[in-house]
Amino acid sequence: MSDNIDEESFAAFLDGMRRFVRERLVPAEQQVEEEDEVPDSIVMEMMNLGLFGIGIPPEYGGLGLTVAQEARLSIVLGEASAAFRFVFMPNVGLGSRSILISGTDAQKRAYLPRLATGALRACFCLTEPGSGSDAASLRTAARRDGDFYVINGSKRFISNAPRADIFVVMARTDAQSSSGAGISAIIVERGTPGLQVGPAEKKLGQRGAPIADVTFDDVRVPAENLIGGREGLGFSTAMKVLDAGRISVAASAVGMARRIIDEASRYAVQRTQFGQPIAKFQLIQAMLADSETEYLAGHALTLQAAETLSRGGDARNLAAAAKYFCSESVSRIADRAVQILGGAGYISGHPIERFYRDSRVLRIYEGTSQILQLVIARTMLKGFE
Ligand code: COS
Repeated sequence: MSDNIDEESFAAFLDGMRRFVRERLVPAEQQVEEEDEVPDSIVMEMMNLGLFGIGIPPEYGGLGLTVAQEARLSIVLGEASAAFRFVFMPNVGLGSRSILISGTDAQKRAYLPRLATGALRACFCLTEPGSGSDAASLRTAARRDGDFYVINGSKRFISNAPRADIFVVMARTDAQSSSGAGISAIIVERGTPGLQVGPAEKKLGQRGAPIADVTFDDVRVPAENLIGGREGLGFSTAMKVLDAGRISVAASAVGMARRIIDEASRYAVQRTQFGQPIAKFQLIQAMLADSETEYLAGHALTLQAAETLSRGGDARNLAAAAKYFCSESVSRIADRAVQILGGAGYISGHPIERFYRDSRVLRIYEGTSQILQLVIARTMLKGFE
């Protein structure tokens, strides 16, 4: 429960979201897949529902949901195509949270109200061509020049970059340092000379959720755009933002798993072979039972991580474990669903074929499974060293 929305009102909000998913998002999935774009009418509805500001406090015009409430919402929204969540999640999670966690009061007042309504769209620029898992090695440089920073470098696979109005850029402000300590977070507004967004990439899945390169060629931004007003805060800000981001990815994997299992169960009950519905066969039941068990475990773990972070606890281990488990298990769940549907699940246009492709990237973005294993093991072993 949050200070802003009591449990009863939140439950009613979630019911409305379930209806929105069922009546508006699921019927539009195929259109999004074909057009590689979420229709404007749905984006407008998302704005009216307050989705762009779910995690932003009410004093800045948002709904002020806790991380735990956001996770429960992401589970509901995860049942529809991932592209929908991507319309507003970069605002809520990665973009606005950097400002929320480390920004000055002036930065919060300048950006959060417009991010909360969706009037401004944000993206989070961390990954570079030479720096993916090793985020602290990034090379984009921000050199202080009087009252300005001059940014040079390039970012890769930036979610929502083609739609973004502001870019939260992780850049090295201390040229002498090669570690995270020399990294700062700086806000760059679209239209600043020297900032360029490349074309949206063609991807294996998640059509309608654009990613692109962003390049900075002598981009001059006012020094007041330095998040927190102090150099060196960028890496730890990015890591804290990613803790919440990983919980959000885990939650959407849980929602995705629910939808996939339901689609596979419905098919298994309707599809007849050898004179009876295939759901009667124990080998089909075993696949469904394994998927349901993984869904239930992921659901519990995700809520545990989300509640820990909501209470202000250190959730880096739980967030990594939830994202690791849920992204790996939704891939297995999608794979079993294709197996249950057979040829029908391998044909373009079937939701199972789409979820099979869409789920794959969950094991990569916001920390690969292997990096998350390292984070978990490091935290575990610390107590024994
Ligand atoms: N919350 C707060 N601070 C954190 C943190 C977290 N979750 N994780 C790390 N930090 C801090 C550390 O405490 C450390 O601070 P001090 O130097 O003051 O002690 C600093 O950040 C450096 O941490 P660490 O030594 O763990 O950094 P490493 O370079 O060894 O690696 C990993 C950290 C590999 C975990 C990090 O680079 C990572 O998460 N990589 C994946 C990046 C990613 O997810 N990319 C996805 C693209 S974004 S969509």
